[in-house]
Amino acid sequence: MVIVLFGAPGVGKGTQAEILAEKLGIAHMSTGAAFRSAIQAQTPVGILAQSFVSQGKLVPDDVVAKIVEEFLAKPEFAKGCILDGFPRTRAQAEELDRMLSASGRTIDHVVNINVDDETIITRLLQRGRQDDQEDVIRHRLEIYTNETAPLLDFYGKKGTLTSVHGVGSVDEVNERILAVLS
Ligand code: B4P
Repeated sequence: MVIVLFGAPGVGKGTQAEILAEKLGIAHMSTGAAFRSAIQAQTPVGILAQSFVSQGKLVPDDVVAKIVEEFLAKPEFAKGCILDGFPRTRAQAEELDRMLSASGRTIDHVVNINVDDETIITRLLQRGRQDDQEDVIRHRLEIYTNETAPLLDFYGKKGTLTSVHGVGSVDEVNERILAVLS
């Protein structure tokens, strides 16, 4: 089973992906986490990604594709996976289809988590990660609206998209997602 967790920054994709991976016993990939660990280790990808992530910009598609391809080739990803924070552009969505079809797979579910902008800003300011400053968060939300949200239409037409309400306790949101997957 291939599941894409979709939504604006801070809707809880990472939080839910970890819980679902554990409950469903499948692998989980967060492109955001992959970039943060590459930045910390100052690998060539990390050095390249650093300024994009800290300014709340999207990392270039070709760099993202390379990282995802490495994950998807790992044996633990063969029986299923949860993709968190990828794809975020139309080019990434098309690249994902190409990578999956090379191994005879397709996306089973795209779960869009909906949270209003003011709740997102409150959550992220509380979290206080380095890229969680109000001006950077607002920029990330703007990029989401312009570049990522149009994918809702792309996946809606494919018939794989379901939206869930992302406000409520972590457990409540998790129950809503599990109901979509069952
Ligand atoms: P990500 O790491 O994907 O971060 P995110 O979108 O900010 O967070 P997420 O939605 O996972 O929220 P979380 O569960 O953490 O991206 C970071 C950066 O990496 C991007 O800005 C970009 O630069 C780069 N990047 C990543 N992927 C890319 C791609 N494909 N292409 C290009 N660039 C890419 O939850 C947020 C907070 O809310 C947490 O504190 C959590 O505890 C809290 N929370 C979660 N659920 C809650 C609930 N139900 N109630 C209250 N609080 C909740």
